[in-house]
Amino acid sequence: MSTQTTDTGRTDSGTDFDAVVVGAGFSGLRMLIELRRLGLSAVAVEAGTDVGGTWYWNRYPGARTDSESWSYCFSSFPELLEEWTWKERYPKQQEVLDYQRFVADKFDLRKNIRFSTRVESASYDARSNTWSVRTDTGDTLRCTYFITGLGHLSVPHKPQFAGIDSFAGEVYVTGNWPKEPVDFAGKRVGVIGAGASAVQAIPVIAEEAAHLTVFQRTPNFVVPAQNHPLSEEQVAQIKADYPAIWQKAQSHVFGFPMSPAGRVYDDVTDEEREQVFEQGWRDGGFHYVFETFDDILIDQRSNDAASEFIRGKIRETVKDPVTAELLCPKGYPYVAKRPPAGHGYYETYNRDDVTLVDVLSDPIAEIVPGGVRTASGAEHQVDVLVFATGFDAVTGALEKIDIAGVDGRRLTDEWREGPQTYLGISNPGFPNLLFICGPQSAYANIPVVVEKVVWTLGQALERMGEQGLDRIEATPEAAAAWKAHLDEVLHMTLIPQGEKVGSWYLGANIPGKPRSPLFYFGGAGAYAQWLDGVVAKDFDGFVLSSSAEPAQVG
Ligand code: N01
Repeated sequence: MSTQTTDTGRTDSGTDFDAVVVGAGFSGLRMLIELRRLGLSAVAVEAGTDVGGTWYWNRYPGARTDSESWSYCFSSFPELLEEWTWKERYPKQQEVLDYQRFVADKFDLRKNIRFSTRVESASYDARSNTWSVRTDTGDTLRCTYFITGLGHLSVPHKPQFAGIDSFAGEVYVTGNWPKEPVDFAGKRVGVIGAGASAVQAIPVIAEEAAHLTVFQRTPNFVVPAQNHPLSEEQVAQIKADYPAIWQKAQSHVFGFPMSPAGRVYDDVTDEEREQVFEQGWRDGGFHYVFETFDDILIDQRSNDAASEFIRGKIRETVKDPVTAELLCPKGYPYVAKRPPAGHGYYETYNRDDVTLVDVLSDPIAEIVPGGVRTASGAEHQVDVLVFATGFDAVTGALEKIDIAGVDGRRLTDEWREGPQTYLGISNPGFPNLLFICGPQSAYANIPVVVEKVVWTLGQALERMGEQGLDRIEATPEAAAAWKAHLDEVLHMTLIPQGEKVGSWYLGANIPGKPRSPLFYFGGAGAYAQWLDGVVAKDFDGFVLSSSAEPAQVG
């Protein structure tokens, strides 16, 4: 580890930087701040022209958070909490992007970020304990620590339908939306997909388009977000409440500032249960799952009741009974697929200029110049096609970089059957490759998990600096034990049932991708306890060593 560091100069160890960070979203920005605290030199490499990560690329109409603004930000810096003021309960994409720009400017991070640059490959040289990180601008950056902050959802998945190139109209992908406004006025628009992105885009596109056709394969459970602007009083209250907000969020199962409901299915009568769900529906978004019954994710009866309540709301809202029935999710549990939050979603299907096409019973056969043809031969004419077809989640972005560890071992080969990390932070055989929210980290509100992981990495690097060490790597035993624990926790929930409906949590939305849990579902609080335990027990499960000594890995 270098003692003298600059932002761009060589370090004592002969590398260009102590650390190269990939990505300048929540993870990359927070890591840069931490590396600076430690006095390490660092550069972040970012494919976009600005910070923001997910919130840079996902500019589709209607994009906004499903987490409440006051918990979708960094908790560690009182000045950020004081100076930044959220406008809405669920901020729009632009507002979250502005928040990240504010963070970057506040900490003067841009000077350490190379924009419009994509990392293509990275290889580890054991002799010099150095990573060589190559970019699409032709540069090779040599560093000790190669740290990825790629986001869970940064590689859009666009199914290669037959005839896709023959389409005569405009094509857009929600996860890679142009910066220029897209004009839907007077046009017939087709949206393929019914996940969280489509659920946000559909009501907004419907407002503008001449006609909207939605091609839905699997319906989702959509609970209204119940968004609203924040009044001055509400903002003041939020700012005053921040200590309590973070205390709750950091111990909550999904990293939200919510308390457990304190009741389970058997605690109430059928009538009381309906009232509880009604209140959850009014509270909106994730309050419906986390503040109604504490066993929704683990007890089929509780889940069935929560699901049936939502189906009842869909039937109540959507006037055409055939359309309502098509929108009702059936045959899989609520939350086995990530549930979207709605903003007038079901109401949109009452418009005369919106058509729902069921591509489960009649799949898309091909794209033709004038639109979409389904297996039955039906042709749906559109001028614009919007792919809201998801992402090659979590592992996708890492596997797009050609990463070679000890003895040239490829990460893609290691993960042929699924990822095998320890805590979603480190993969055996890849010393000093550190993931922020990598595969098998906790599934929860992102900024909360990011901050905990960055804190843990900071503790490790600090300890190593004090002890003259410069190499960290998880042991294969720790990674195997973590996978066993992850599987055990997963199978205590109803989430595995999502596999049959293509849940991206399990890699099941991408043809040919290994079916393997991409997350730890034990909750943000339990994950934080694991990380605290690792730090307290001298980085149990990792080998911390010096490159001056032979590595004793495993
Ligand atoms: O992607 P998805 P998304 N033929 O994978 C369909 C986060 N997010 O971008 O379900 C026909 O959920 C596919 O059908 P099926 C959030 O975590 C967050 O919407 O596989 N259809 C599905 O309907 C979310 O979970 C926020 O049967 C095809 C859709 O495309 C994650 O991003 C906002 C198809 C893909 O849905 C991903 O959401 C938005 C085919 N060949 C997103 N292939 C906020 O927090 C795929 N589909 C605000």
